[in-house]
Amino acid sequence: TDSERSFVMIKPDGVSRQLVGKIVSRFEERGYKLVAIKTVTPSEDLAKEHYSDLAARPFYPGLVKYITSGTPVVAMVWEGKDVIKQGRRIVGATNPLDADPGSVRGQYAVSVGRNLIHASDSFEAATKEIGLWFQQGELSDYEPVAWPWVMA
Ligand code: YYY
Ligand code: MG
Repeated sequence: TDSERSFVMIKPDGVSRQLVGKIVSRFEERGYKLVAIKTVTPSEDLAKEHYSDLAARPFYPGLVKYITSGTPVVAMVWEGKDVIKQGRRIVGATNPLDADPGSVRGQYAVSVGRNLIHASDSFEAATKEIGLWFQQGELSDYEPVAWPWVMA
């Protein structure tokens, strides 16, 4: 099939603000398949590796601090047609002030430094991030009953 997987993470502010259900619902209702989900309180090493591409940026230390606040994140893998690009659209622009009001960031956030959610931005990033956050055995293989109606 033309199915693919994306790594999506609700950041500590999303968990603390109790927006997990609302965010999960957007992916679920679109027809994407939940392949993996868990809470994680990320170590500094994990946060740094996840954002390693941004290590030279001025906001990197603050970003790592935010992700390692001690409040957990919700790490997920979602699967389906074009889920990497569509996941980015569901999430919205990096700066919530530029995000479409129908997106997660555009509906619930106003600060780039507290923008609630992460989604992989490419196939390469998704592969790296899924491998970083999940063991192979944590990724479930099943078919939702609605799958044929969603994926035709
Ligand atoms: O993929 P996305 O999360 O939309 O943005 P990235 O450019 O990958 O940056 C990751 C993360 O860094 C962003 O979600 C917030 C933070 N950040 C920031 O605090 N200030 C910036 N000017 C740019 C990004
Ligand atoms: Mg990114």
